[in-house]
Amino acid sequence: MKKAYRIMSGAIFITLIISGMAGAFEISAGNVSGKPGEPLLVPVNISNVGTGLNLDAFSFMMQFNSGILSFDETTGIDKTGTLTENFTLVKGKVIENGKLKINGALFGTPLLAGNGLLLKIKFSATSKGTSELKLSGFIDDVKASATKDATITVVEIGDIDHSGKIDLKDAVLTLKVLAQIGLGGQVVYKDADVNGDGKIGLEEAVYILQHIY
Ligand SMILES: [Ca+2]
Ligand SMILES: [Ca+2]
Repeated sequence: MKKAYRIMSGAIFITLIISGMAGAFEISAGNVSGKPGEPLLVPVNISNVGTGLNLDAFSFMMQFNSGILSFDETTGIDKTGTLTENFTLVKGKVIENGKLKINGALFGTPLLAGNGLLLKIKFSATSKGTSELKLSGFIDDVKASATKDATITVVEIGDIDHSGKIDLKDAVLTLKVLAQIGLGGQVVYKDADVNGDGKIGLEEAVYILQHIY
């Protein structure tokens, strides 16, 4: 194993050369849903690492919909309780609109990582909508990884059928849930919960009726 450090324009690039390493592991982001104005914590997981993965430098890109999500470079990466908790630095930087570059470096003995949570990426939801999260550009220790993309859904509270707006249909559906009347196959989404109890009930009915009248 050989390490080479290069310093270029104030940034540190670390290249770790591991001979004969076959990369069949996978990096994937988790699906998340939330509400406008709320922070959304996206888990990035590493799996299928077999006997373990030597980790002390990695980088990858994540594309997101900047129309509904924003990323804060100072608070946007959360490594607490993750595989990169003891890394010297893990940073996320918006390199162009809707494109984030995530770097991690451990100045010390490489970590032998098993399957688990690599890090968490915190977005803020600015408005309702859907964002694909596309992972790409894996280099250094995560170079040979396969990926699985994810979706973030930001819903408006009270929009219990996810139609994109709050209207009479949401009121009728909520009243049917309350009266325990069959919904005729219509799906009701609990993430449109208004008061945080995880259920669709009277609070949602009141909120929706106030909203539409
Ligand atoms: Ca609706
Ligand atoms: Ca509720």
